[in-house]
Amino acid sequence: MEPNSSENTSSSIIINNGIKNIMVPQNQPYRTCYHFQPQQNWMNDPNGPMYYKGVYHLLYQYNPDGATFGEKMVWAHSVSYDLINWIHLNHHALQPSHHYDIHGCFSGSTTILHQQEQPFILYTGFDEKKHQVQNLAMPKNPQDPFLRKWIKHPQNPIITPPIGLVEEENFRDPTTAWKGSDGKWRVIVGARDGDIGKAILYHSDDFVNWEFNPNNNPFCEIDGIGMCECPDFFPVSIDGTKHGVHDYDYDYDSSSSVIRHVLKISYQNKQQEYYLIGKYDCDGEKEKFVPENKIRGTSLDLKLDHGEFYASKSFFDHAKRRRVIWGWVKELDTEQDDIHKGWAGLQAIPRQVWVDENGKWLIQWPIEELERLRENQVSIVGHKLVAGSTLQVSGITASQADVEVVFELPELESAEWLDSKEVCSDKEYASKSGIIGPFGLLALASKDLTEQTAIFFRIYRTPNGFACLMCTDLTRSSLRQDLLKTTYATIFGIDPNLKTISLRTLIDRSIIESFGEKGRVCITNRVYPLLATEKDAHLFLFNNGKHNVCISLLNAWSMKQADFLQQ
Ligand code: DQQ
Repeated sequence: MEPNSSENTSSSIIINNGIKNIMVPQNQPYRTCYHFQPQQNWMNDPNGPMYYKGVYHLLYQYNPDGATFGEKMVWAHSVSYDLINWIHLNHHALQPSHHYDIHGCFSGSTTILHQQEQPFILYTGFDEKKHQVQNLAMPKNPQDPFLRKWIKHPQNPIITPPIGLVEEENFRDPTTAWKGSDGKWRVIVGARDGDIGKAILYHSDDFVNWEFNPNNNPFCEIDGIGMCECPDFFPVSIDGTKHGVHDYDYDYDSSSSVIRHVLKISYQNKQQEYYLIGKYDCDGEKEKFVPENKIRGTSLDLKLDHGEFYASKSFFDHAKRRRVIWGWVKELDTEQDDIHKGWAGLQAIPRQVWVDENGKWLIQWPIEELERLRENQVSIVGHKLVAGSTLQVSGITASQADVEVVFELPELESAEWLDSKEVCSDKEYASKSGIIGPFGLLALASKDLTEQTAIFFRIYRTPNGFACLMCTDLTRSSLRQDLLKTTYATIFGIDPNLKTISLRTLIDRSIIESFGEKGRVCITNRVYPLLATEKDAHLFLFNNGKHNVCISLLNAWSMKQADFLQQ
């Protein structure tokens, strides 16, 4: 076992069980210090996060052969006691081996049956005809706390594409299963038929034999999204707490007035995470989910994150009675860069997720365990950020930091009218002057601000009241020319009496994750500065609005290196 050093020097891991060791080159300014990433190679979707007998498991899509998406995708496996420090297991949980998964073990989920005693994996096999089928796997030894070895069920494939309803090569990513009040298991599989994305529902008495009922299908379909990748269907409670609800706890009644369900889909055509919130009736004559919002592909749609965050998967953590969501954050540099780095892909910091008490949107917040990595706190209290000014936040390692700031807003009445055409088309938006804002942070900035990534708010008047734009502007994030450097933004309605607005930003060398308004709006991005790396990275506050904005409180911390061991 050896730790992943904070210098990010070359990793020399033990060759074991046929796992290839590709050396990661020295000097890696973009390799993160507290985000989950394997020692090397390509990683994408988080597949089966779960908590089982005191251990957290993260299974994920991985290419053992290199730093690009592979011909033979496997499920790699890591374990943890706190979701932040990890042990990467040398043994892959699943790899292509049979006719039903010979072209790849694609995404899926875990479900723990029999009162938390028997975990199962449901995953998609890319079969010998390059069709997608669903397969089942079980741990070889459920007593092994790390569940190192998995065996595939002899009846695989257990679900094949329903003829005429979906494309055979686009039928994948089974959800965690849940149990209805009739005692039957249910699972949803994502699918595509032309441009229509579909969620297909199956029932089972024994978890092995699954039935398709045309009366209940498609469980959901949305035109224009393309493939409905990585669906996730889970209950939430609008009881005003942050508590999670078990997918299939016998204590909750899905018809209860405080229970809502969320159907999250990975919208392939837009490569972002969209969700519906509504009521799920599994007892009625026709089992159905009735969402209260719609996905239309417009700015009004609900998204988990407005940046680069995809293929997310949640699980119920019964140790802490919370729901935790993971999402994959891809690289935005070139494929050549990834091959040179020897790795590609991160997982965002796991987020606790719950529904706002009005039941209208989800709130996400980095899990509390992350705070154990904080050190060297610096604070700013009651500082006026004068119009047109910047203020450096000194005393922390700005390349790996956790920053929480509360801004006091001036009277909203003075805000300018929203011109949405201007907002959406404008690049370098942070450097433009407004009335209330833009104000916020300049992260991973060089000393002279040549490089900077702005994360900011700007307040507008709208016909219905007031709205806030939250944006991450990458246009000046790097002097490199070969990168995708754009702006990621969203606008949300705010209370006309709003007095403060909060921002939390996690900075980790090449990733910036921001949580606006206490987790209501999230924007995650990748940045690759040339100058603002390691000790040459700086953090500033800025205000490009005409009104002064007061920083009522800022707390910022350097973040320690998390442990990543190999076993
Ligand atoms: N990635 C997997 C698919 C899934 C896609 C393959 C989403 O199963 O639909 O690695 O990123």
